[in-house]
Amino acid sequence: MTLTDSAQPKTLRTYMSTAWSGDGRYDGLDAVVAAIAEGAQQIQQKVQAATLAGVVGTTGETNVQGEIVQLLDTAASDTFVDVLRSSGRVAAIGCEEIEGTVVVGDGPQHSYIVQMDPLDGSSNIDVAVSIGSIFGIWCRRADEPVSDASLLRPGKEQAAAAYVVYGSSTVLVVAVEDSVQGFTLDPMNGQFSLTHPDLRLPDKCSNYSANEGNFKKLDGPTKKVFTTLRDTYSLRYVGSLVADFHRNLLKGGIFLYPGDPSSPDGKLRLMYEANPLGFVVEQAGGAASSGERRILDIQPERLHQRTPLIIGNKDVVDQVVSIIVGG
Ligand code: FDP
Repeated sequence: MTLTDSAQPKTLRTYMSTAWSGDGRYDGLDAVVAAIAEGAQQIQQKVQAATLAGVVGTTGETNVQGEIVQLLDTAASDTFVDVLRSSGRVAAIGCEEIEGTVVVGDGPQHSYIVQMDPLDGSSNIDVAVSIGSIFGIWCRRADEPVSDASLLRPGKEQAAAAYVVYGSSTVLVVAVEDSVQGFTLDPMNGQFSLTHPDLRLPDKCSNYSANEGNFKKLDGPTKKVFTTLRDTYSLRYVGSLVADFHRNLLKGGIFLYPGDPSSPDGKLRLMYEANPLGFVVEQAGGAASSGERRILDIQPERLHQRTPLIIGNKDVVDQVVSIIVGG
């Protein structure tokens, strides 16, 4: 079948200019999302050519989390800071790779705060497995000078969230209130086009995604969660949060990275992993919980704080939480 012009999917720019035009809630958001798309296109090229370009491997440093920094982590962080600054609409950025607040603009037009994990799943970079980038986007409070406190906002106040999967194709998913849209990159022309309109989690949960190798470290109730999920669902675990989340969003599933007695807050970061994906999943009809509360209700205390994360089909998230709470 030949695609006629009218069958061509909408580009990201066309989508944003029609869906968000005239809606004051999204004033300037198109520039922020376009910047993320531009950065993603640059990172996709680096990911594809990483080994050939000599950007696979570590910098020899550890980041603010005490984790080994990969060369691509640094390249992705620099790229996204640059494009977000160039958008002219971002006031400040919080980034997994950077300890403090990055202030990029303090004018009245700089109306957004972005929190990002520029390259998620970095231990998968040098084995050619899917990785991603994650973004939470908040409206800056009116008349507030930018400071560290500007970044410590609960996830429920996000105006939008986005993530990119660099997989067998490169997909950008963008969520605003009640709307989740997926765009695929055409590497030939650098354009993202709408390929997954109006994403909703399938009603049926098919898979669970968790690091089963951690089972022996878990407390009793959490072990019970794992054995319950094992009895009911297929295990799919890539080990890159974005890739596991994206699979579950399309196919139906639940991802969990719980705490354990030696790390009660688990591994994942609240501000630029759990909050953005929590926002996406709720707009798609799912749920995200720390086991104690809804992820989006957590009042952050620190930029790089961690949280346990249970995310995916709402009925299964609720079931897992009831097992954890019930002991
Ligand atoms: P990575 O350490 O490779 O950066 O955010 C951290 C993260 O990956 C997630 O993407 C992933 O879901 C998780 O850690 C994997 O952790 P385990 O290796 O402990 O399963």
